[in-house]
Amino acid sequence: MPGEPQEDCLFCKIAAGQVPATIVRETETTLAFQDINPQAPVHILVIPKAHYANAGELAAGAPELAADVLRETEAVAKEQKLDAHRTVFNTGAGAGQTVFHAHAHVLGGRGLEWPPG
Ligand code: DGP
Repeated sequence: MPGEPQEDCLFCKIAAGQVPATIVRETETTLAFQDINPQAPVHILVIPKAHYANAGELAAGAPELAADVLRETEAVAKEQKLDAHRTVFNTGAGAGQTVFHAHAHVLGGRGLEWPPG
C-alpha cells in the first residue's frame, strides 16, 4: 500500500530509527542523512518518511509530500553552503536505483559534469 511502511525496506527502517544513519535534517514528513557511499564531498539523501517506491509514485500518490522532499533538498544545499548542487532521483534499476524507497540525492562540493554517466 503506497505510503505504508514496508517491512523489508532499508529507508523505512532508517526513518523509524531502527537502522542508524547520520541525520543532518529532519521535518515532520522528511529525513535527510549522509549517503553511506558518498560520490561527492557533500552527498546527502532526502527521503519522505512514508514509503513510496520512487519519485514518480511519490509525486502521483502524495504531491504535497513530494514538494516537502524537494523543499528539503534546497534546505540541505543551503545549510551545506553549496554554491551549486545537483539533485538526482534514480528511478529503476537500469538508472542505478538500488533502494526502492523514494529518495533524492543532493550532491555538491565539487564540479559536476554533464551529461552524467
Ligand atoms: P540509489 O542507488 O539511487 O537507489 O541510491 C541509494 C543510496 O543509498 C546509495 O547512494 C547508497 C545509499 N545507501 C545504501 N545503504 C545505505 C545505508 O545503510 N545507509 C545510508 N546512509 N545510505 C545507504
